Amino acid sequence: MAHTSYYTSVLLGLFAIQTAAAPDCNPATFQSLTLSNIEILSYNVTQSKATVDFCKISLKYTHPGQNDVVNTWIGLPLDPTKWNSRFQIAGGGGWSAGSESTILSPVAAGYSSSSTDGGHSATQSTADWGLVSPGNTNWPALDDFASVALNEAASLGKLATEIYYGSKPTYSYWNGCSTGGRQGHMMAQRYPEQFDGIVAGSPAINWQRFQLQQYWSDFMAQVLGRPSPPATNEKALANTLQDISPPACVLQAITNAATTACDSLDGVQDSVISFPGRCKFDAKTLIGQTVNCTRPQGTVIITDKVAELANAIWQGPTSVDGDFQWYGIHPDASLTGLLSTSCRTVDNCTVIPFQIGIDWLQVFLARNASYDTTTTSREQWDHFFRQSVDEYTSIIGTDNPDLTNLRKAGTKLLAWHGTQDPLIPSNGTIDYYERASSFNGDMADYYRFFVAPGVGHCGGGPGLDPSGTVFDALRAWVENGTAPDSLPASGPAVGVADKQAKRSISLCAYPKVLTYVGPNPNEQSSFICE
Ligand SMILES: *[C@@H]1O[C@H](CO)[C@@H](O)[C@H](O)[C@H]1NC(C)=O
Ligand SMILES: *[C@@H]1O[C@H](CO)[C@@H](O)[C@H](O)[C@H]1NC(C)=O
Ligand SMILES: *[C@@H]1O[C@H](CO)[C@@H](O)[C@H](O)[C@H]1NC(C)=O
Ligand SMILES: *[C@@H]1O[C@H](CO)[C@@H](O)[C@H](O)[C@H]1NC(C)=O
Ligand SMILES: *[C@@H]1O[C@H](CO)[C@@H](O)[C@H](O)[C@H]1NC(C)=O
Ligand SMILES: *[C@@H]1O[C@H](CO)[C@@H](O)[C@H](O)[C@H]1NC(C)=O
Ligand SMILES: [Ca+2]
Repeated sequence: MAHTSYYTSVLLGLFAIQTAAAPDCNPATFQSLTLSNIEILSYNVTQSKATVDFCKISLKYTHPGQNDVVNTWIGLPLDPTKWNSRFQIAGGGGWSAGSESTILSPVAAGYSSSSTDGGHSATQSTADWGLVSPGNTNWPALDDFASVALNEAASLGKLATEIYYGSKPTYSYWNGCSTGGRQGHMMAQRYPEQFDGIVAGSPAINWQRFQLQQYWSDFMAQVLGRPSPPATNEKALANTLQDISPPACVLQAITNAATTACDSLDGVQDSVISFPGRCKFDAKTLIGQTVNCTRPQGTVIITDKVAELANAIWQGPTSVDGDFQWYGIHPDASLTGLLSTSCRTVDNCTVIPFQIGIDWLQVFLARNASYDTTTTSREQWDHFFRQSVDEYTSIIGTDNPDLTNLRKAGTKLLAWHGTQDPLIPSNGTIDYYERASSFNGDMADYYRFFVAPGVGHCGGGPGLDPSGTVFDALRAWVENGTAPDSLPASGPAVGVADKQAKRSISLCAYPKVLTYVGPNPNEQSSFICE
């Protein structure tokens, strides 16, 4: 008996070693990979080569009865010894929920990963997937993009991980910026049990309000270009349109002037306005000034209309009665991110509408892909704003302040936002934090937020950029319990000849504010959090 039992255990041992060393990367292994609410339409499993060899599973599925099609990809380091026992989803950007290539970077770093197209191909026009027919929103597809398919990508990715390696991931993470940051907030608000930690940068949250800010620059360019007194009927309005469409050089000159005027209010001349609330710059002080442009060549005089346009963009959307609708970008953030023009000559430019903003108006609010936004009156704009809030908050607003589920799951949310973000106003993320704070009370155990002065959309700019270290900080918080009171960040050094020189200064956990006390802006010890 002893002999038999010894023999059996040797066999079992060999078997165990063999399965651990070489799980089969083939379709049969993943036959049980599905969820109760989906129907797999097709799937395939291939050994793929990127930085590391990995097992790639492609799934096409539908939610029966909804006629939607979701593509989801899963990547598993082929050699189990190359797997770090962790799962990570990298977020999407713009209208892209994710893609086949989104899994590559986590997999190369040793994680198992998944990503989803969120129910539509990123190359498809929004009109193609956003409407089932003129006038009718494709609700299942929007739901897939907003939340549902993301949750399923996590479930499928983690299930495939367990099937392949024989054990669940020790830790699971979300790591995204922009749309990926909105997705991270959606995970935190709706599905926190899926993850141990979430990084959410420059988040496109407050979607129902912020999407109107995305088109506000272009809209105000049209409004200010209309002859005054305003034409009384829509047809006359459409015929007399004449855009205010400044070339990029003029917008850059306005940003530079505002930045110069307010730069030193924080004590450091670094092209960063650290306390934007203190900057009271009025673009009207620039009326009559000449801007020398090079591409295209020529001089432009700043008009009252262009100054008014810059002020309106900084202020953010307001109703026709002047009531607050949403935040604007800060004066040191580039005006050209949302207001882009194409110029034949300096005085012959046309506005190129910001795509996501005009998509929101045409496809999801007017529900008419050819709706002519240049005819929208201020009153109609306000109507669209109220419609957006009324119809879309629960599906894609991603601004639910109730974080009880997050707290109970023990999941950590680490969010950050750069103040020079030219696309998504960082004040919207502050606004969300404040609302969450009022609702939940002390959130330090599960939600921390960092404002990054002078940083652009998801990174870059003259300020202090945490994008390279924030994920490590999250892992240390989750895995070692080291909660980030400050967040390491770096940016160009100040006042030195060497343009490559860097300074490293840690950011402060909101509501504390990074404050310069001197004497050296390149040294950590010259800053405090207060
Ligand atoms: C399977 O593989 C082929 C490429 O060989 C691809 O075109 C197809 O879309 C894949 N995915 C699914 C879900 O069938
Ligand atoms: C926007 O946020 C900044 C902090 O980054 C603050 O100083 C400013 O007052 C806020 N502006 C508004 C309009 O709330
Ligand atoms: C623009 O160029 C002209 C000469 O072409 C020069 O006299 C003027 O000072 C320049 N203005 C600025 C603001 O650089
Ligand atoms: C402006 O440029 C367009 C081509 O983009 C041209 O058709 C039009 O004639 C130009 N207008 C003026 C006033 O030069
Ligand atoms: C769609 O918008 C265009 C342009 O604004 C308009 O001519 C057309 O009548 C609209 N279609 C519907 C169905 O309202
Ligand atoms: C946790 O702490 C240990 C010991 O200081 C360190 O080696 C490890 O890198 C830390 N892990 C993370 C994820 O930061
Ligand atoms: Ca400054």
